[in-house]
Amino acid sequence: MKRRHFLKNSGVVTAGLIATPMVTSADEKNTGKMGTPGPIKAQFPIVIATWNVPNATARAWETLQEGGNSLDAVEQGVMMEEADEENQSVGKGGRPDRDGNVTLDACIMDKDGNCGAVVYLQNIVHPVSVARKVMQDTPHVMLAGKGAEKFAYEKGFEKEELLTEKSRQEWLEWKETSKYRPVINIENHDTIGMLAIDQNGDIAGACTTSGMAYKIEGRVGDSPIIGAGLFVDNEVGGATATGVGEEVVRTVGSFLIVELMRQGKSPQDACEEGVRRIIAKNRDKLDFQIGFIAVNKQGETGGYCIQPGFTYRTYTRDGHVNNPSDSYITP
Ligand code: SD4
Repeated sequence: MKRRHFLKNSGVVTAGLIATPMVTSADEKNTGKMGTPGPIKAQFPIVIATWNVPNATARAWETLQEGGNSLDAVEQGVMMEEADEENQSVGKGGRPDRDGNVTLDACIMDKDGNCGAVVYLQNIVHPVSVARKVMQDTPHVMLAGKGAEKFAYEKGFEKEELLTEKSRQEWLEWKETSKYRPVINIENHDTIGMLAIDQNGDIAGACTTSGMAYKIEGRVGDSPIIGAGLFVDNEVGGATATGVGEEVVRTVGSFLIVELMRQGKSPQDACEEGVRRIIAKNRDKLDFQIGFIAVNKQGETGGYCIQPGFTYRTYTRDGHVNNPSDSYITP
């Protein structure tokens, strides 16, 4: 087996009142043991999201301030990215599949373990809100494709063209050179997974994406799959994922992280272990990105990613904190 090094840059993870510098180490061999951040305590409420999404976390925060609960907060928060045409990984403006269809995946989960999801949804800007309706207004957890779209119209959602001119032009350029291969890495950034704890200490989460750029028509990733792209257990904590969904599905990543927290791991250690499970199955082809973020019932947070450049954003009473995930792997 090829030896790999786990490199760590220095960084600071801050959530709430106590900010503790990350442990820095150069090479922690192949044991998978990473430096662990010290105790991170947060006061409620708290909002945390994948990537640098200040508008989304701010909106979630406002929702909590306006009296919304954590479920309202995560829905309102991720809706900001769904509506943002500049974010080409989520909602309107999302990159299409290789045949030019924008197809959206999303899920939502509340403090009681209720959950809803939509997959392969077209022509609707806010899949997370359709997912919430699936959760609240049907006996089901997941609706797909045409059925999900029909359900959305029944619930009053409006039909809208999701393919923007920018995404269409990029897709046309991709078609010229790509040999029809989906794109799995950099272009796949910015799926939003969000976790929130409200004033009552209750946790909810949401995850929404347009999926892998130029995927094969019909492909669904981890983001709408409860347990893979998102999992919340109000007794323990929540976790959500970004990156190559196939790998997250294979390890049921978010469920794994919540279970690891249940067994006593901190959110940071649990995210690192989640990533390590994926690394272990891919030693010879670590050319993709996976990032997890997590929060536990005490409001401690963590995040970890295979590739450099992963940032996740926390919003607490003290304001926004941009948390660089400080670890990555090189062959
Ligand atoms: C997917 N996990 O469909 C999503 C993509 C993603 O940042 O996270 N992009 O596989």
